[in-house]
Order: sequence, then structure tokens, then C-alpha cells
Amino acid sequence: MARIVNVALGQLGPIQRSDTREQVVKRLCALMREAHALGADLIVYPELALTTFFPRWYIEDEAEINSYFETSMPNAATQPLFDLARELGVGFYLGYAELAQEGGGLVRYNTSILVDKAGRIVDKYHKVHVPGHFEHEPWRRFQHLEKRYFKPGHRFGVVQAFGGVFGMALCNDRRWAETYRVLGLQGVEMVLIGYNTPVHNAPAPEHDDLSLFHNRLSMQAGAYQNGTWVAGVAKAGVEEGVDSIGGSCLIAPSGEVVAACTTKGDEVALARCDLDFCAVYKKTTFNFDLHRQPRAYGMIVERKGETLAADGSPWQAPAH
Ligand code: ING
Repeated sequence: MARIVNVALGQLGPIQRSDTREQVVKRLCALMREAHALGADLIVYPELALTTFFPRWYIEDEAEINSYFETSMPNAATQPLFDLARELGVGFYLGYAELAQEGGGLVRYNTSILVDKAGRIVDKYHKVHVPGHFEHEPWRRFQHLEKRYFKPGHRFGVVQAFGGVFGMALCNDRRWAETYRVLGLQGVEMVLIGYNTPVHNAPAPEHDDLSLFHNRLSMQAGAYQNGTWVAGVAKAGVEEGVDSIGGSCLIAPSGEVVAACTTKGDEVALARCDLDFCAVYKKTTFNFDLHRQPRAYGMIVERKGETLAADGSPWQAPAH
């Protein structure tokens, strides 16, 4: 018996600073209607899908920073999206900036939620791998101040939804093998990932031509090595003068791309995903219980950065 989920990629083109949440939600609803017409059970939207990618600016005014954050979800601006989800019976993944109450104070997270076909939030995730930098770095064409504006999360979790095991990640998380493995160890069958990825990476401009290749490489590897489906969805195009990649795609546990967007604007692409297909990999090549050797992996958790020997040579394990 196949467990089919029809998954739509809900790619967004640019959101300019002056675009209101109401205007953006209208675009998200239009994508959901199109996805529903194609038979979608679920639509995946990008990271920070309600506003322009504000970490490109060094902002000093706290109120201005907070203007990009949601203090509740749903809220007046996003309620129409939740209502439409329930009306059409289409679930969704949505990335947004969250101003959360924590320990008596306010905390800022780069957040995603998973909403079921009844319009209920069934899971929430706080981005773990927060990239970029903390201080203003004027040498850059544009800033990438996620480390300034967001507190990192500390867990990758899964939830039973849409007939299977679903996990969430955000943007830079997709570049790290640990993201997929921690979800894989929880039996994840589909990983949902929204992203905002500038074409230009200031610290390493030589990577710019490879940005779409690295996008796919990271997600295809994560999918195959953990026997899971992966959906990656972009906020693409030129936002306030900064060009971000498109490349939204849906990847099978085989690592094959089964659906992809071809523009850098608002676009829907859809794939029929059989969650039972994961077993073809989880029960064989990537049967973790049969093949993994955790006693050899200790460094992955014990160390943050690479450790070189005193003379700078690659670290040698002590002779047994
Ligand atoms: N954006 C980028 C990403 O990881 C980045 C940051 C770009 C890091 C290119 C390295 C290279 O896709 C977010 N929002 O994480």
C-alpha cells in the first residue's frame, strides 16, 4: 500500500521592503489555490516568507528590527492563509521571523511552522545553523546579519503528519549533514526546508557561480544518505538590489530531483511523493541500526571546530 502525499513547492519571487504582509499573504494564497487545483495535500513556502530579507541591512533601531517580526501566529495578516488552508484542505510549511516570549523576556528566532489540512499548527522549528555575522561589516556589498538578529535553536524534531514522519529545517541548515542525520535518526520521511540564498557570498565570491549546484548537492546528499524526501523552496530574485537564487526542488530518497521550479518568481511545482519509498533506502543501504558505528563518531559531538596538532599537522589519533 503506498502512502502518497502530493507536495507543492510554493516558491516566492522577491518581497520588497515596501511590500506589506497583506500583499504577501495574497500571493501565498494564490500559490495555495494553484497547488490545490493540482491536487496538493501540502505546500511548502520559503524561509522568512512574510517580509523582505531584512538581515541584509545593519539596523540599529530596535523598533524597526521588531517590525519584521511576528508576535503571534496566526495573526491578523496571516489568518486568511490559515482560513484558506482549512477551506481547501491543504497544509503548509511557512518560514517567518518570530518574536517569542521566553523566560520573562523577548527572544528573536528564525522560525518555521507546519500547519495541517485543518489549519492547525502541528509543529514549530527554530533555525539551528544561523549563518552570517554579528557586527556591521561595511566592506560587504550587503550584510548578512542573521547572527545579530536571531537566537539559534537547539533541536531538530519530527512530527506525525500527512500520513508520515515530517521534519523541518531552514536555509543554512540544509548545508550541514548533521541536520539530516539527526532527523534521520528520528525516522524522518520528508524534510521541509525554506531558504533565502543570495547568489553572492561575500566571504567566498568564487562560490557564486556554484550557488545553485551547492543548493542541490546539499539537499540531494541529505536525502539519499538518510533515505528521506527533501523539499527545498526559495524566496528568489532581486530584493532591494540583492539577487537570490531560485532552484526550488523536490528530491526523492534516491537523491533524484523529481520536481523543480524554473523561474525566479512566484511559482508552483508539484510532485507525487510515496513515503513508503523511503524504506527502499532505510531498510537497505542506510539501515542505521545495521550499519552505523557510533563509537567511531564521537568527535562529531565532542568538537565544535576542527582540531589540528600543535605543529599544525592534521590531528593524529593517539596510537592504541
Ligand atoms: N542563507 C544562506 C544559505 O545558507 C549562505 C547563507 C549563502 C551561506 C551562501 C553560505 C553560502 O543558504 C541563509 N539564510 O541561511
